[in-house]
Amino acid sequence: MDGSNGSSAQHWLTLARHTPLGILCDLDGTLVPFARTPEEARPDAGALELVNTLAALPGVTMAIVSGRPKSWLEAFFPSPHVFLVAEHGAARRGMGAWENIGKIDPAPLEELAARLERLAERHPGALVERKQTTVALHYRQVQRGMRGELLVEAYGIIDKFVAKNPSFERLEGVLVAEIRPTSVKKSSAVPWVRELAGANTRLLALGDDVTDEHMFRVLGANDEAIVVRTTERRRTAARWELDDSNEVRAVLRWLQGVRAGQTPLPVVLPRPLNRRAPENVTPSRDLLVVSNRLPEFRPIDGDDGERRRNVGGLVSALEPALRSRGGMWLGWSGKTVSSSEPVTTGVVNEAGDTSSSVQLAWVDYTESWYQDYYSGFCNGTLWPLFHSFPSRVEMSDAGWAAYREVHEAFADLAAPHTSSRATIWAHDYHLLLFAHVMRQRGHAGPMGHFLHIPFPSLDIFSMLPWAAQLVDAMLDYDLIGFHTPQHVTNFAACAAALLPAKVSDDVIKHRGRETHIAALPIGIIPDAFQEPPEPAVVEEVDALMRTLGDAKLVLGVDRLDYTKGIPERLTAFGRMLEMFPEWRGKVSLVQISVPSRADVPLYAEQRATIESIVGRLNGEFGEAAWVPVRYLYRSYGKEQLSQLYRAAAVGYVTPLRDGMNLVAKEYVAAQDPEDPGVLMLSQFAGAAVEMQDAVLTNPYYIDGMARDLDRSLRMRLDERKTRHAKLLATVERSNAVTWAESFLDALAACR
Ligand code: ADQ
Repeated sequence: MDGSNGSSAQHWLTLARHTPLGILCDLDGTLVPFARTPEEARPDAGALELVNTLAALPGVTMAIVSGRPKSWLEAFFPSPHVFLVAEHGAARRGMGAWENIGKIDPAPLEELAARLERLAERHPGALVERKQTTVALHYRQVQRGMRGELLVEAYGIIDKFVAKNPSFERLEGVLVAEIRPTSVKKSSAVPWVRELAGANTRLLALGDDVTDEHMFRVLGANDEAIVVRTTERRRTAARWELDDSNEVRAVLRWLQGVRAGQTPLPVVLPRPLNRRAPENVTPSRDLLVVSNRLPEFRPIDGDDGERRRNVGGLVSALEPALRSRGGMWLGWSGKTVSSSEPVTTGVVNEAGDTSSSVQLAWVDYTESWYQDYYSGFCNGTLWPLFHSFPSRVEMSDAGWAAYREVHEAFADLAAPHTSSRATIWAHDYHLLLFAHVMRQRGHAGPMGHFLHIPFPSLDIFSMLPWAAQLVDAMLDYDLIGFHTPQHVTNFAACAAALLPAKVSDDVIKHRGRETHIAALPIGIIPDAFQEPPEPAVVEEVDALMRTLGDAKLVLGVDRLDYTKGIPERLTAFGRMLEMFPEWRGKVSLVQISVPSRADVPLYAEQRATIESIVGRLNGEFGEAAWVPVRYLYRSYGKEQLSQLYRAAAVGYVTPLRDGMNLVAKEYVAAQDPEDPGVLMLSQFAGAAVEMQDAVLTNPYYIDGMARDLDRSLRMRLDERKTRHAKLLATVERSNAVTWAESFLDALAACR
């Protein structure tokens, strides 16, 4: 027993002796240990005997509150003294007879179950359990590295179903996703048992997953809840915890002995949970993702829409890991506040309640941080420098000071929410110092960083006055991931030249620490670009295509940024019309540019340059029935983009420098394999390393690019198909989910 805590022992003794006492006990993961499949998880003789004995005690009302179906529960607990709550409250058996709670039409679940079953067939170990009012997808038996892929697909199916059928919801259990009626919750068992047990009842509820939290939350001040910490550590309404079903049984056996008039010494007592944390502080998280912008899990004031699209793939890639580990995502809210105001920070559950395990934490920027950190050091210094545009680099002491200050603010918010052993994954050039500031706060767990943009060569990087300090701080990470082997080599060369570090191809030893460096190229979720479109989307894209008449479509899609090489691309298109006049009237370029950093003068200037080239080309070559270039300065949804990609004869992806370039991968994913278009790709995009079957081109060489475009437009079907098949295989194999898993696996392996 916990002899050191006499007051706990007294507290439990008082509860154990109270009459009437109602016990609400979950089965799987609470009274019965988890098994590989739901079928194998059967209450053994010991558990059955314990429940039956408790139920027979005078003054005790014993209820099993489970997600299992009626018939299953009844088979194990035939005694009418044991009260049963089945399928999370959809049915219950009090004094012998079953009653159904609420009117639930389970018909829509049929199709969902069938779809999930088809999905499960493709994922060894996945199992669909069909009950009267719920469907559960169990993935305990799916190999660890394979779960992410299954879940991305499964969530896609389930979330669509739930959107169409709002009377159902998805609930995350321990390695199971369950779709169930929103009206049915285990909480309904609490007043029921209280009433059955009689006046002045005290209740004891025991459970391990989120469905049990519904029960815990409606308990009264004199009741108690015990959470069983199996694999998840999440926010709980319980005040006590136990480790596993063995401890649950030990406590219940002790309770039974107490009521039987013996005075057994408890083998174990529930341990109190630390309740001192303020209301808005969440318990420690096992995985913290940090990026400049928060993902669009939930709209936050000040969102300008850019964030949603930029991190869409990142969210899908990380969502499974975040959900299964009860993760938190920390980033900038997108809001700026006047510098005189204090910095506001906050934490919410993504769904605004405790039903899901992913939490968001955010920082607002002061105006001076926006100026000096975001526009200044991040986008005015690091972005151009890392993309090897030294002439565009602006540097200031204020920028470097703000860069360090914002890292401190992020760390101040992260530290109280993260256990010192948690895994932290920071993203991109905005957060190069994050490991350093977290280590200063005592963080001991694994920390990784992924750089989404290139890492430049030593001669460029050393233009930065703080180059050595930056690399030194980065070596507080355990793993730094880059898109390409060249970026890895560049980083290693900088560390070797700027620090007294011991550098090999994949490990840098410095200050007694080891940092692993690796090329881990990011991917997309290919399925997202292959779904059949809604009719409204088809109509919108058709309308655009009609304006092109019979002309073949050459498509450019980018954030408006000088690294994307849009002026060069337009100029090469004009050059092609000069060199190969037979294309006039037969091909049109559509350039879609999503507004980005519009308040930065350099970007406004870039926009003006592009518009003037478009004007010149249309003036020079345009005819009454043919517009050579359509320029659209706007963003499109994923479905619209997929349709445009599919309609394009050439995906014209020609950045001057790019970390990876996801548009190239999206274009390939969206093609019709029987009649695919041609990907024309800059040799300076990170994507070129994996996508050698694209038509690779040099965006600095306008005549060459014009010839490559002509060649792409003329390419015969058999060659297009061969190239596309190889490219598609790469895009599907190296996708966003495998990327996230490889990164987290590599990070875990560092320790
Ligand atoms: P970005 O520089 O933003 O990303 P990219 O990889 O091409 O570049 O991703 C752009 C995303 O925005 C794509 O998903 C694309 O669909 C979307 N997008 C572009 N134009 C759009 C429009 N008009 N409407 C809607 N959506 C649009 C940074 C690095 C890249 C790296 C990624 C991921 O600069 O090199 O590939 O991160 O690591």
